[in-house]
Parts: sequence; C-alpha cells; structure tokens
Amino acid sequence: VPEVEMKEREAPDAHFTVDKQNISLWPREPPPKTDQSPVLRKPLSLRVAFICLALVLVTCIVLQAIFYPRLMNKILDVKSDAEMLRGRVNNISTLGSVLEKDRGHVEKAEVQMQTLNTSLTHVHSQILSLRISMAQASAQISDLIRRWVDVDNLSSKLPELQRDLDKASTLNAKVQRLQSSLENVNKVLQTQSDILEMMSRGWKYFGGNFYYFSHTPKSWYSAEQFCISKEAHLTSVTSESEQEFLYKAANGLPLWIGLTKAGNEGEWYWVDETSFNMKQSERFWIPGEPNNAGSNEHCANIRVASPRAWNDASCDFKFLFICKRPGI
Ligand code: 2F8
Ligand code: CA
Repeated sequence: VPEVEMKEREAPDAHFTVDKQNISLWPREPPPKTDQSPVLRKPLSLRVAFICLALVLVTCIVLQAIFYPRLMNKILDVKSDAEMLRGRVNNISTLGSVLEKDRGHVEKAEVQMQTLNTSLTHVHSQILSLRISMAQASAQISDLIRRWVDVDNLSSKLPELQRDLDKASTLNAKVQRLQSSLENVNKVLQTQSDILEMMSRGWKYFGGNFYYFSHTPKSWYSAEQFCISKEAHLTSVTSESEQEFLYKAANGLPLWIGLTKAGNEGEWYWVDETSFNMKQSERFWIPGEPNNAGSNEHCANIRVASPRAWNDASCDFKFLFICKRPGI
C-alpha cells in the first residue's frame, strides 16, 4: 500500500454538522498536514471563495431553517385569512344579491305603503266626515226626542183637536161652496156687465152672441170689413130661433148676412167659417130663392120678416147689415 494511500485511510473523515447553528467544516481536530504536490494543491483564493460560498449557502440554509416555519405559518395564516376573506366576500356577494332582491321588494313595499297611505288618508277623511254626520245625526235625534215629547203632550189633546178639525173641515167645505158660488156669481156679473157694456154701444145680445144692426147701408164686402173692424163678422144663422131673432129685429128691412158664394157657380159658405149645410138651410130661403137673378147674385140677405127670409142679391148693392160677435 503506498504511503499516501495509507495516510488517507488513517486520516479522519471531514466532519460537517449543523449543530445548533455551530457549523464546522473541519473535524474536531485539524487534519495532519500533508504535503501535497504542487499539482494537486488548489489556489488559496479559490478555497476562500469556496468557503465563503459554502458559508453563504449554509447561512441561507440555516436562515431558511429558522424562518421557513415562521414563513410557512405566516403564509398559512395569510391563506387562512384569504380563505376567510373569500368566504366573507362570497357572503357579501350573496348578501348583495339578496339585498338586490330585497330592494325590489322594498320598492314594491314602498309603493304599497304609499297606496296604503293614500287609502288611509281617504279613510281618515271619511271617518272625519262620518264623525260630522254622526254629530249632526245625534243633534237631530236630540231634536226629535224633544219633538217626540211635544208630540206626546199634543197626543193627549188629539181628540179635542180632531173635533176642531172636523168643524174646520165642515166650515172649509161650506167656504169652498160659497167661494164657488161667488165665483159663478162673479162670472155672471162679469158677463152681464160685458153684455150691458156691449148693449150700451148698440149691440144686442142673443143666445150667447152679440149682434150689431147697422144704420148705414153698405155693399156686402164693405159691410164685412166694417164688422171685422168691430172684431166681428157678418152674421151666420144656424138655428130657427136665431133666424127668428134676426128677422124680427130687422123689422122688414133687407139686411146683409154673412152668406156668400165662392165665384159665379161656387158653393155657399159662411164668412165667419161656420160650416154651411145647403140641405139643412133650405128652410131659411124665400121660396124660389136663391135664383141668382141676372147671374150676378152671390151674396145673401134677410129680405122679409119670416122664417123663410133669405134672398140672394148682387153683392154690390148697398144694404144695411148685421155683425155677429161671439159672447165672452
Ligand atoms: O122677385 C124676386 C127677386 O126680387 C128682386 O129682384 C127684382 C131681387 N133683387 C134684389 O133684391 C136686388 C131678386 O134677388 C129676387 O130674386
Ligand atoms: Ca134672388
């Protein structure tokens, strides 16, 4: 065995421990100095650099060993905090969506609240008006109660009042009868007054009508115009009694009456618009009349003092005439 190799076997191995931060790259006892050949000997600066590097490495390892657990703890704490925060963020996010939903509900609730508020205001005003009505009704009830007491007092006097009422009713009926009689008397008096007033102006009264016997002869048309001016017409004749009254009052003089024809061959008619019946009126014509003498007799007069008194004559002849005005 070569000597060098023997020395290597005998030399203790290099000792490297990390013992509570006491680091030693050397065995506990420095190795025996050996002579190395210049070829194998390394440069000193390289060794120092190597040692420094090793020291740095070891320092790093030691520092890592010291601080790694703390760092890890910190990281774990941060992770835990981050997880917690994430959970809280999630919770807040969930809460946000819940709040969003709730906001919609709250807005709806607000609208409903407003509607309810309006309704409540309305109900409040109704309650107020009801209170007023109740107060009024209460006052009316009080008034009715007072009146009821009065009515109660009066009810005892009812028989007496009923007797008075019966008497008053009988008296009232009598008064009404008297009033009616008085009104009739007044009407009669008014009629008589009117008759007297008309008679004072020269009119005669017969059968509810007034008759005016003229004093001046006129043609038939002028006579009718005169009657119209007196709110009358040339007289119509509708009964034997009226005919008798007229011919007797005429006293034999010829007098125009209101009977005329529409044209040469026209039908006879009454100028006061009383309907004319030729058949029923035959009894009033003088026998042989109307003969339309000279084909020019289109107006009628009372010519003689007889029930059959009428004659047709020329309308242009001037005769006295009779106006008739309906009574009042
Ligand atoms: O004899 C009847 C006849 O008498 C008169 O004529 C003459 C009458 N004329 C006048 O009254 C104007 C006719 O009408 C009448 O028919
Ligand atoms: Ca005639």
